[in-house]
Amino acid sequence: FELQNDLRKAIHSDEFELYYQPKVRSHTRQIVGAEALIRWNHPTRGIVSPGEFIPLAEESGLIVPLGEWVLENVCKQIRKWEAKGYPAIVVSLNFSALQMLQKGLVDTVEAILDEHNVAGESIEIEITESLILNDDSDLLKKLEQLRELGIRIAIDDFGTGYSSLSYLTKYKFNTIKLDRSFIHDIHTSPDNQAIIKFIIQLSNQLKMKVVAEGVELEEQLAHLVEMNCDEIQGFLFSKPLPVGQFERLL
Ligand code: G
Ligand code: G
Ligand code: MN
Ligand code: NA
Repeated sequence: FELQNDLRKAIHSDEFELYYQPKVRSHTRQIVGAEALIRWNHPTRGIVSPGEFIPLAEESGLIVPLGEWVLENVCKQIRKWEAKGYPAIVVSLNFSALQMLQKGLVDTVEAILDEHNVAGESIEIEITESLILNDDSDLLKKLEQLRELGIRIAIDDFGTGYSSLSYLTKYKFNTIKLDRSFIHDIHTSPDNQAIIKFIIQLSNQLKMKVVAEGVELEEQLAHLVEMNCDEIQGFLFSKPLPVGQFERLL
């Protein structure tokens, strides 16, 4: 309850910060993207993880202004990197189900991109399987409209929830993010190797890019490289970093 109240104030008192975790091309280890991950610098509790406050923000509806704050700040950051001459990367951001279900979401996103003069092609929106369970035709339409703006759509934590392969053709995602639970023992489990191999082949066939999450070991990377996984995200390369530290990697 207390945290809920604090959250309301936090938006106005500049207590949020975006961290960035690099995504690298698996064959070259070149940074080609980053995932923006929100952090809350609470005045007395210190850093509160999104796992703790995102559910609260959803309950209270605060996720809507918070989501807009994230998109605005990602746009500002993209322009700053451009001005500093860094190579262009695609920045991913997480949209929660509640955010996605908002009326007027597409207009809001378009307005923010326009305001900051950022091309839709510069960003990717990550959504999770839980959203698809709510399945409405409205969602399909929204995703299409976002894609028309040039924005890429990724399915996050793939393979964990109530996945159905049929939605891969229905929703036409640009990217599949393999959940880290599959990656964790890829180097020791032939079963998980088979699953990942299958998902990568399927994705290639359906023209989707595959990103493996939670890569922590060279051994895991070696398997993913051999399987032609496109991109890698994980502690092996870097944990999520504050902007200043992330820029040093760029
Ligand atoms: O960064 P960390 O591992 O603590 O993230 C925990 C969870 O919070 C992840 O599932 C991540 O997707 C989610 N998360 C991080 N940043 C955001 C955000 O800006 N918006 C939403 N909706 N979820 C986020
Ligand atoms: O659910 P989502 O994929 O959005 O969550 C992203 C979060 O996953 C990041 O905030 C980060 O804290 C966490 N993460 C990223 N790489 C790794 C990793 O290699 N190992 C573990 N355990 N967590 C990771
Ligand atoms: Mn994510
Ligand atoms: Na994930």
